[in-house]
Amino acid sequence: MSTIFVRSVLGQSRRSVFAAPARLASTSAKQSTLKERLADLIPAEIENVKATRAAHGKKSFGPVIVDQLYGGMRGLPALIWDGSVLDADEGIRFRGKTIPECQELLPKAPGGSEPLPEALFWLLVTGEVPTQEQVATLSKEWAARSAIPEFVEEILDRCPPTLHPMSQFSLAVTALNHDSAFAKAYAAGISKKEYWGPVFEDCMDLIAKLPNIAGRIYRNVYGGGKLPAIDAEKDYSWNLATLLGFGDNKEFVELMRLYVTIHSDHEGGNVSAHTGKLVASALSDPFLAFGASLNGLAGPLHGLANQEVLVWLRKMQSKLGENASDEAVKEYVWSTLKAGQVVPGYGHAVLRKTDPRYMAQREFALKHLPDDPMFKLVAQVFKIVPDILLAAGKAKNPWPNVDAHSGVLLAHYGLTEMQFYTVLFGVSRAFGVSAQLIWDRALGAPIERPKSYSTAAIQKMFANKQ
Ligand code: FAM
Repeated sequence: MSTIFVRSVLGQSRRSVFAAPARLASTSAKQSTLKERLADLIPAEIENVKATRAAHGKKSFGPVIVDQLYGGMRGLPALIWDGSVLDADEGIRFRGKTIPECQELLPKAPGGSEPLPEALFWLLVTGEVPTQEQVATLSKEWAARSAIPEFVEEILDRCPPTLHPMSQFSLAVTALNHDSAFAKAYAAGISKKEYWGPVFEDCMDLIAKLPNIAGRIYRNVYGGGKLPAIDAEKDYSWNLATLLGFGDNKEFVELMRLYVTIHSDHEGGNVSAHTGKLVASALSDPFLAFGASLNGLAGPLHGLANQEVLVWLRKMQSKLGENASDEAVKEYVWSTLKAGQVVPGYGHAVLRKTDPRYMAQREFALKHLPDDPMFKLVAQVFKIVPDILLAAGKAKNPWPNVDAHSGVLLAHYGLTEMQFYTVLFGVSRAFGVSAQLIWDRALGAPIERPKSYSTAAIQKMFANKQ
């Protein structure tokens, strides 16, 4: 992230706390917990936002055109989202760091080579690379908060196995609002300045409880017996993998570390992130807000695409057999388009190049499972689909997104239940949404209320204009 200097009304130069180089910025953070570090950072960031608004508040980003109102608000600058920014060509940066930079810089598990999601969360919240010790403290803290209330277990146990895992996930997360620290503090009359404290507690609880929720859904729906207990000596991804029944497989645990890290955040305009921010802007607590995020993530054009990709690949494989020729795959892709369907895992509303999240997973596959037949099919599809989408002439981005690759990695290790895949995306997305909700309340973000227009109003507005 480039260094940001703004001139305040008082003429003083201020520097965003997040623009500071992580090594310098984290010096004072060595011994502090995440909450203590946040408490240090918040006053300066409040001043920074004030100064930014004073210096730039009345400046325009350019015109809004009517097509943007009808076109899903594409490209409309409308939100502040501090954890990550998406560049159309380069892809995502988490607090200014690319995925390869995060893979290099963030603390890892002993013997591991993928970043720990705990470290990514620290980075998203503070803008700083944490120490190994801070990451270990966070793992322990999440383990200590991981139990879910008995009535939430009962809700999940009563769900019919035919209820989609994402619906079960959303039900359970919404029900956690029963114990929301923020909802209780608000009812007790907490001052606006103090909102971020209980929101932080709720977000920590939310993230901590997700492995137990995901593990319970997985075992209830697909079998696998009693859930093991969370191990407070192990990291979040090890526990998540273990609760799903794959903890013995070191490569799967590493995959979870990479998976949660790269799926965590994708700036603020995507459906799950924006929904969470929007709902929380009404001061709904983080559980209600993230439950809503999950309902958006469950759509096939968004997070459900990871399920759809594998369904599509399996159909292709059963029709064409293994080792299908390029010609046969091309024909299959065209038949999908001619049937009026999308090629799942390809295209993006913002990206215009191959998603670096796809590339990170491809590198993982090349390292760990280069001979897997489904990986080979994914690689073959990668060679073929972009040209076809370009020839079809509709999609603005013919390149693969994150979902084109994730399912095949999970399936390789035996997690073959495709309907469950979006739950793992949801566990990861809680990291990015939570980081933003904490800052939104710390910075006093207002209730969202954009202006809408009717078609009749648009016609009237431009009736006598060229
Ligand atoms: N296959 C076929 N047609 C596609 C396409 C694809 N993969 N991607 C875009 N198009 C079509 C799109 O449906 C639209 O058609 P109409 O004009 O008939 O409505 C046209 O191309 C222009 O769309 P666009 O401007 O390029 O994309 P949008 O910004 O409207 O939509 C996506 C973006 C992601 C919803 C779209 O590319 C898509 O449907 N992709 C397949 C589903 C998918 O992989 N979603 C996951 C996205 C992922 F990153 C995530 O959120 N997890």
